[in-house]
Amino acid sequence: MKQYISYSTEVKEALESGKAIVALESTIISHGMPYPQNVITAREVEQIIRDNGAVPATIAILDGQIKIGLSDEELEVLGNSPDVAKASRRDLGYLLATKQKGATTVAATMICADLAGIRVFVTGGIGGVHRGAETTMDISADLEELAQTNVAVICAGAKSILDIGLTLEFLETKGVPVVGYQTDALPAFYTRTSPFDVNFRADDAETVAAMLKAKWDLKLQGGVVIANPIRVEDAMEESFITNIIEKALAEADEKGIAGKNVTPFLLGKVKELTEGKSLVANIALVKHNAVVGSGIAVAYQKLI
Ligand code: PSU
Ligand code: MN
Repeated sequence: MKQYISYSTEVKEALESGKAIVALESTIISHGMPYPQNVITAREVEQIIRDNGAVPATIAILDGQIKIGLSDEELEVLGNSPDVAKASRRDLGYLLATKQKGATTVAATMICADLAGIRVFVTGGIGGVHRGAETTMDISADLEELAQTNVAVICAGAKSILDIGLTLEFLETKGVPVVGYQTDALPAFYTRTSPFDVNFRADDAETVAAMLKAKWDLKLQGGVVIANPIRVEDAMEESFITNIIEKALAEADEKGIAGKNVTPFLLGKVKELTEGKSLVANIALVKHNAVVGSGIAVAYQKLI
């Protein structure tokens, strides 16, 4: 297994000295945001994690290797190459064998973080059950991964391009806890609330860390969703964004967008229809998640 994994010097040293590490995905760079904001944001998020006492480990597939921790040049390649594949669980073996470039989704990043022994992962939003899934069966592999892989995912809740209610039902069936960080309502990415409640509320990093430790000490396999609401000053007006998401969904339907292209198409369309406002909110919420996630990683490291 080791032949497929390579670590940056920074991450290697952190692993050896028992420092807190935060995993970061790369699909958000390649398929979630446009260039150059994607690369700029990726670098800033890494720095926020360092400033908050942890070490960032951005994960991607390059040169037949799972890279844990990327150089500036590698971030640039992921953010500005036309031939980077969106890499989820099913894609890893093929991309490694054929030495193609892959940007890891939440699911694939969880797998790679777990292989490296990293338990805390920060991102923007997770995939989920898409609206209309009762006929399309479009359910993100992120959810099955949360069901089986021991990594905590700090995100801004579930985006309303998804069916949030069905996403919560799926997670409940699989025994994945959904924790609200300083909130009782499940945030909906661009907005601080949704019509749904989280399972549990935690008001500080220590409580989250203790919960992760107890779960995994009991050998209860699987991840945890930590939902951290976007800051008030960065949140979007609910009716405005709902309207835009409806339009984006209608266009995806009309154009017959399917499979792995659905989420990137919807994110791009929402950005276009909001004239870039969704991108500003997206960047702000990822940075906020990085602050909270670093605190959780540091608190967890003290317990193990
Ligand atoms: N949501 C976002 N930005 C993203 C993604 C989701 O706001 O970049 C990406 C993540 O990498 C996530 C993936 O794991 O999309 C989910 O894709 P799918 O629905 O095809 O599983
Ligand atoms: Mn899908």
